[in-house]
Amino acid sequence: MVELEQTFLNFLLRHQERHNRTYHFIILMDAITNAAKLIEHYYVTGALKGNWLGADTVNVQGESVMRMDRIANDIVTHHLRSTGRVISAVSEENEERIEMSGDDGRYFVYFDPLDGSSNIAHGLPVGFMFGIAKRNLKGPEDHHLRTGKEFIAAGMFVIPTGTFTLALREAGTWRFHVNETGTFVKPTRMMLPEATKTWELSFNAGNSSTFAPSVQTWIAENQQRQAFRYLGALAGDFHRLLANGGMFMYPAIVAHPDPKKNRPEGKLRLLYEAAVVAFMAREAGGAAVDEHGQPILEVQPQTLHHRTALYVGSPPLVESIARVLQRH
Ligand code: FDP
Repeated sequence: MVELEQTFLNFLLRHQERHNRTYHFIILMDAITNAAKLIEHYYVTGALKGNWLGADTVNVQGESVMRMDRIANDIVTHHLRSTGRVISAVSEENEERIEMSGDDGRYFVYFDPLDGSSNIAHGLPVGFMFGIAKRNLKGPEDHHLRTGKEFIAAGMFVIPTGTFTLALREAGTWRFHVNETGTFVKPTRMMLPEATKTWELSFNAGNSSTFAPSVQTWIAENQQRQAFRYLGALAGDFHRLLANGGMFMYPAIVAHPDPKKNRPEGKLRLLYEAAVVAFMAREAGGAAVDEHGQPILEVQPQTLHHRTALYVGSPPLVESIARVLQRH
């Protein structure tokens, strides 16, 4: 007898019912999961179709755009718009916010359609990451630059692994796997493990000498106790971290031999990268701070593409580095 696993839709309907919530969020999540499946399709067939190649342009961040970046961005934008529930969206690939249903909408969505660009040319894991905030239904229209602590949900698909991880406000972080019919099933609650045995540190070691001296000292004192893993795609690194525990970090670059390459404000984008993983970490018992040791979820974005340093993972490690960062 085939074992029946709970589907994502069933899980979500019960969640909304339990919390007396509307069906609007289900419509939005249906669009997001369908977009992810389409992106995965274009990605796994990408080598044959030329989709792993560059698009010969740079994006608003000055980074090379891959064909897959464009395809994924079009897919997500189209799906979000089709819901009629999104006021406006912010994408890594668009300089301006993408206007959708305006006052008829209910949600703000922040997304990176394909995180981890350096993996694309090789078909290695990449992510589609998103955060969702809800409009202020009671008062006058509110601004679209929300802190992570105002998110109602955040999640990511690690492509092409067939996994989907979703954090719901005050309701945990859950992982789903795709089954034979292409349906996400089997919700599994993710909690960052407390044991130190499996903990891993994840950062671009090639950048180490460019970090603040206090961060370099912390790494030297702590790295022997943990294994080191780095995939080069935040979604993939965070995916593993959620299961094994430890810390992912992308510190500020402050001591580059070529000062033009310093990034004192950090590299990762707050709205659709750092706040997304910080929200998922919080719901899984974890923590996340910026270069000042302040909680990522409380950082007020100043612009759509606001950058930040990021330290995210198991509380003892994040708290330890936060103490160092707050002192300097
Ligand atoms: P990428 O620039 O390759 O798209 O989005 C930023 C990001 O990927 C993260 O996914 C990843 O963790 C990090 O940057 C990789 O940066 P480095 O190549 O500098 O390590």
